[in-house]
Amino acid sequence: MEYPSGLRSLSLFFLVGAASSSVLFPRDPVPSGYAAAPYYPTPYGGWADDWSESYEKAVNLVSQMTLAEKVNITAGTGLYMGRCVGNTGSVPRLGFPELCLQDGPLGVRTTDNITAFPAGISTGATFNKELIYERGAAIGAEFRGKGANFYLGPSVGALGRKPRGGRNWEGFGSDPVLQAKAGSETIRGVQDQGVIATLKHLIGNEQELYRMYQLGVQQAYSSNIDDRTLHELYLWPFAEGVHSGVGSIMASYNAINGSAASQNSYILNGLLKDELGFQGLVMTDWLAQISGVASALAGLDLSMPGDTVGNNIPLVGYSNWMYELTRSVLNGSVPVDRLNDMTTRVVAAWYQLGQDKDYPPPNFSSNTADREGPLYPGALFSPSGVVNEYVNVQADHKVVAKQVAQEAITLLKNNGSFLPLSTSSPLFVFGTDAQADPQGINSCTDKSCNRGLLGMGWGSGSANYPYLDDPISSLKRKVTNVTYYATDSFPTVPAPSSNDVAIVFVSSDAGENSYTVENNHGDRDANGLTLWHGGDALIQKAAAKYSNVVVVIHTVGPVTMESWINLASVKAVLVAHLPGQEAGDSLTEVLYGEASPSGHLPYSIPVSESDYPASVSLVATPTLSQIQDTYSEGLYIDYRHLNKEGTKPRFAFGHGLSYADFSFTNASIAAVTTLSAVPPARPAKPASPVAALNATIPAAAEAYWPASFDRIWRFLYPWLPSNEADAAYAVGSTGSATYPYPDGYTSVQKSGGPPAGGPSGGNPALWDVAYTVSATVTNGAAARLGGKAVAQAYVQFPSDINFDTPVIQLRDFAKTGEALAPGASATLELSLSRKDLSVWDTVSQNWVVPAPGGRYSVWVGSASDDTPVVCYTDTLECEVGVTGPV
Ligand SMILES: *[C@@H]1O[C@H](CO)[C@@H](O)[C@H](O)[C@H]1NC(C)=O
Ligand SMILES: *[C@@H]1O[C@H](CO)[C@@H](O)[C@H](O)[C@H]1NC(C)=O
Ligand SMILES: *[C@@H]1O[C@H](CO)[C@@H](O)[C@H](O)[C@H]1NC(C)=O
Ligand SMILES: *[C@@H]1O[C@H](CO)[C@@H](O)[C@H](O)[C@H]1NC(C)=O
Ligand SMILES: *[C@@H]1O[C@H](CO)[C@@H](O)[C@H](O)[C@H]1NC(C)=O
Ligand SMILES: *[C@@H]1O[C@H](CO)[C@@H](O)[C@H](O)[C@H]1NC(C)=O
Ligand SMILES: *[C@@H]1O[C@H](CO)[C@@H](O)[C@H](O)[C@H]1NC(C)=O
Ligand SMILES: *[C@@H]1O[C@H](CO)[C@@H](O)[C@H](O)[C@H]1NC(C)=O
Ligand SMILES: CC(=O)N[C@H]1CO[C@H](CO)[C@@H](O)[C@@H]1O
Repeated sequence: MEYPSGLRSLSLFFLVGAASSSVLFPRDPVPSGYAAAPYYPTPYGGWADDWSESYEKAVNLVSQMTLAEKVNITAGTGLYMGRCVGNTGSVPRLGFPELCLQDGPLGVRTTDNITAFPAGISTGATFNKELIYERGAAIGAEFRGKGANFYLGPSVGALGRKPRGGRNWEGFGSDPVLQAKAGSETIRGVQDQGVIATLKHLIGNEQELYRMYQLGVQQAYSSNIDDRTLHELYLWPFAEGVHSGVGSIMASYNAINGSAASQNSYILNGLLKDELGFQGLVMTDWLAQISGVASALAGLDLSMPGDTVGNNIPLVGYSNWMYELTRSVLNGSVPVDRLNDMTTRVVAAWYQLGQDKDYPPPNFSSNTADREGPLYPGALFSPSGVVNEYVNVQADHKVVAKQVAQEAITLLKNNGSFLPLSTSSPLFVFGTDAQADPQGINSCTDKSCNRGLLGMGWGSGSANYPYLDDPISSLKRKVTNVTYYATDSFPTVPAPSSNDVAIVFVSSDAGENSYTVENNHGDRDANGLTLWHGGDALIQKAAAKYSNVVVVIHTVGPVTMESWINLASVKAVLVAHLPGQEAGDSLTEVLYGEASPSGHLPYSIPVSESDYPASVSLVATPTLSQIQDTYSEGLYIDYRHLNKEGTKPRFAFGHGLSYADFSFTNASIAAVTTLSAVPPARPAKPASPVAALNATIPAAAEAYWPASFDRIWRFLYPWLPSNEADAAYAVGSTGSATYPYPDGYTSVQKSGGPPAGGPSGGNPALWDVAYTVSATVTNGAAARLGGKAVAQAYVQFPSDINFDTPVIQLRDFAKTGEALAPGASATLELSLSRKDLSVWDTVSQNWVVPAPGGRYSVWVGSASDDTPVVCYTDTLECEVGVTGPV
């Protein structure tokens, strides 16, 4: 979600937005070579066993609702029309509350007394599934404690296709399996607290520039993605999230193949609700809805925050749904069964997460830090009351936040085992990134500045710090002799002695397109992969002066390092990613050897940005027609591309050193389920209870404004004036006018479903475990320190198949639960599902195992370029001490 809070920022939006009144087409033209195929109607929800009880209750409740009541809970009541960043209407008569939707992925946004957790990119770098779950559970507890029904996260799209992409840091790394597993652990953690997780952004939101439709001034860019790439990369983490039971999904701002994500029937009705069998609800990104009837038919269930910008401006009480959806149902354009399904999906998600029992209402305001204020700040005249109870939801979550920050820290280089440091060495610390923002830790709205420590990127994915443990304070607590130069230009320093250690703090920031920071419009369009604030020069000058330099990088993604990485005095380099509030001790303990670094790169660090395919550059030509962003590199992003080209990165995907000395032995592979080329047939699709709801156009009176209702100006309501309701009903009941339905439209539910489909992210057989691989990891007896070890499993497909596949692809990972003391060992188990060994066959529209008895090589090690173990699926033999394929 995406909208800056604070009314001030809206005025800017108006200036851009109001410049033209030309009307957007409900369905945009399709770029040549790509097709946005029609897929109708929206499959009813309610056919998955693990949702059946919730659907039964939901259908029962919805069957008692009037037209206006049903419509009321499929949209927000308007921007700033409640305490949360999104607030739905309610059904007071039946006890169904307004639902509170709140950003963002790393903590409860725009409020206090919360924990500012490490960002997604740090979380991915831990490669620790159990810890990722714990972070999710802590985040979920905080959303619940603040009374938010929906957590607007996790983000697995952007997937990280573009190294400069502005919001990659909100997700877990540039690999679909890392995103999928981290995303699903987060979903499980959050939803175990009864909070509805919202997996986002579906799909192709890989850059910030030109992401949004703006009132005919500009169409959002179109991400043109072929079918196989869509399935094997970008949709993969969404499938995993649906498999984990995610309650809600947010559509992206951009278009896919020319058709806007929030009304793309192929994506929403076809891929998500039929193939992946998604039972929950689909919401828009904030103000992303650009049509009323068309988006309903295409499978959208919830319009957020309820207003529209497609044809009108927000804050004046216009909506594409609410009263317009009521009209569309009365006039017959949106079939009643589609409305029944939308409403039931919202109510079912609420039951599914147990929110019908003792769920707290919101006790914070996303709009103000004051105790009292207008209840509806978006209204000109609003009743006032208490809006902030300042409920402290932190519990002991700083412990898990610190653990994530620490386990993310990725040691790239440690020449001559220079680290850990000894506290007896005098320290000279350089760079403003070592200290908290001197103007205040929350002085820039939504972190829309890079001043002081970079603990998170900017935009709706940020949160306020309750406090910030900054590195310099932590270092001063640890070491007696610390000299800090709070500058990014190298100062004059006394002549160093040989024992002196210099630590240089540098950063690279990015965020959401709602703000421009130092000329970066969300994406890193100005700075590229170069360190900000002259970081390269600062390191070079420190390295020229001191013989022992440690570089600490806080960054949203890859940065290039060639100008200093091989300098002999640059002894050690640590990527501390985006640590959130626990930036200090988490790092200091690693620098001084109280904990070994155990993070691994969730992306590659290239020698040069030009090592990436040209097609992953930002598309930056503003045009009046739609900008086309064509994914011509297909599967070949990040390490998949570099390996294909034989280009060595500076540091490979998955790389991360330790103070321990790990080796892998005792590898074995076991066959669990015998694979056939084509998966066993999907289960039959049972009938949906939604079909039992009355699908006849209701009486117009169900939509009339109630007599004497105290209306709040510009609040969005579902009712119509009686004359308008009657007129619409007259059209609907007689069929006197018809809606220009899109080609391929039908309202008749399909029987069966696609062969690859099923109720839980696709055909359940895709998750059958085909093989398990295990290996024992030992910390050498002579190692100086203990540490946690990570095993990463990469699959190499058999060579003689008819599909071009990347050299290796990550399929699973595991981390030891405890740090292994010198001499200690642990056995890690990894597993490979049928899907992990399949490719998406565009002809049969199914996942096929191209060589069921063939030789898949499963490479296991501590990085994509360090895989000393290989196991073969044909002979079930493993070798250790081998050199990997890249
Ligand atoms: C986009 O178009 C390509 C080429 O026709 C097709 O393979 C793919 O399935 C389409 N994707 C979507 C989401 O419509
Ligand atoms: C719609 O929701 C609003 C806000 O919660 C509420 O005031 C109104 O009564 C609801 N309308 C109906 C028909 O229940
Ligand atoms: C605020 O949260 C607390 C604890 O989660 C809850 O018990 C309470 O009902 C909420 N307060 C208000 C005023 O909604
Ligand atoms: C029904 O109402 C909707 C919303 O105003 C409108 O878009 C649609 O064209 C109407 N349909 C007919 C047949 O008039
Ligand atoms: C701190 O370190 C500097 C540089 O090595 C040295 O000159 C100074 O004497 C040290 N101060 C103390 C109090 O140890
Ligand atoms: C590692 O350190 C040695 C000795 O200090 C030095 O000669 C060498 O250049 C360093 N290598 C790198 C890659 O920094
Ligand atoms: C070897 O691996 C097996 C699991 O495959 C494990 O049970 C056993 O303990 C390991 N042996 C050693 C010596 O670590
Ligand atoms: C279905 O709704 C229509 C319109 O409100 C009503 O006339 C009819 O009686 C309802 N049918 C049932 C079975 O309740
Ligand atoms: C414990 C804590 O952090 N309490 C804070 C909650 O928020 C209010 C308002 O910002 C602060 O005054 C409290 O200190």
